[in-house]
Amino acid sequence: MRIDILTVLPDLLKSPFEVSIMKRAQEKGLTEIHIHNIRDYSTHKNKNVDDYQYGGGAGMVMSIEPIARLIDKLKSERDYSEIIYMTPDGEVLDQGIANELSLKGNLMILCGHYKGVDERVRIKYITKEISIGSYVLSGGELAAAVLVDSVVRLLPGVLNDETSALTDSFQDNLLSPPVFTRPPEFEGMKVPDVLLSGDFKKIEEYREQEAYRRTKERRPDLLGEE
Ligand code: 6GU
Repeated sequence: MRIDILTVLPDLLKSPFEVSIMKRAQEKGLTEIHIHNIRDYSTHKNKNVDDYQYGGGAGMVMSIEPIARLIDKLKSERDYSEIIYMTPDGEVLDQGIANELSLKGNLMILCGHYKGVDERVRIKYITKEISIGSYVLSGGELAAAVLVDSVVRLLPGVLNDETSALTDSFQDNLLSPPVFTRPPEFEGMKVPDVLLSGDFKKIEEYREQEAYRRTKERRPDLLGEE
């Protein structure tokens, strides 16, 4: 899967993909992440990418021309399964959306800024609009990094047994159970006996019980309650 991210702030997106699992996924050839500066596609002498909004009002709007030029160029080079716009009024990202996107072909992600993009960009190009939650960020870049991380880690071969996505919180609509490592006792706090018992059936039961208890307590909405 190739992912192209379109932004006016490429610097914000350089480091998230150059460390740890995202870095390894690219080194293994499982994904290619390309960052594009929309400003490079402006034909204005001062490289403007935004303008005042028709009808008046505070805040600038991202112009259609440089974005269209960049999207058209990318689309002429390869096929994309989705062209995603990161926006606070999009569908709220969850594990289901990440799972779906991880099964698709190439993705293009447009980061919104200022008051957002000219509506005609959305009408002409965008196939999916995603938000990462009910709060406002200064731009779509950090949201795009969250989305890409949630998708790339699901690509076959990215995670090994130790980091397997199958036991993640949310993968079966449950939070993860508590986990422990050595030492067996720290300042009087003991690891639950069952985890040291070597009885794998009991351990599995304990984990299921704790996952359910934790979900009921913290996120009853995941169980269809409240
Ligand atoms: Cl995708 N963009 C912005 N600017 N703010 C957000 C968001 C996206 N998702 C939640 N807040």
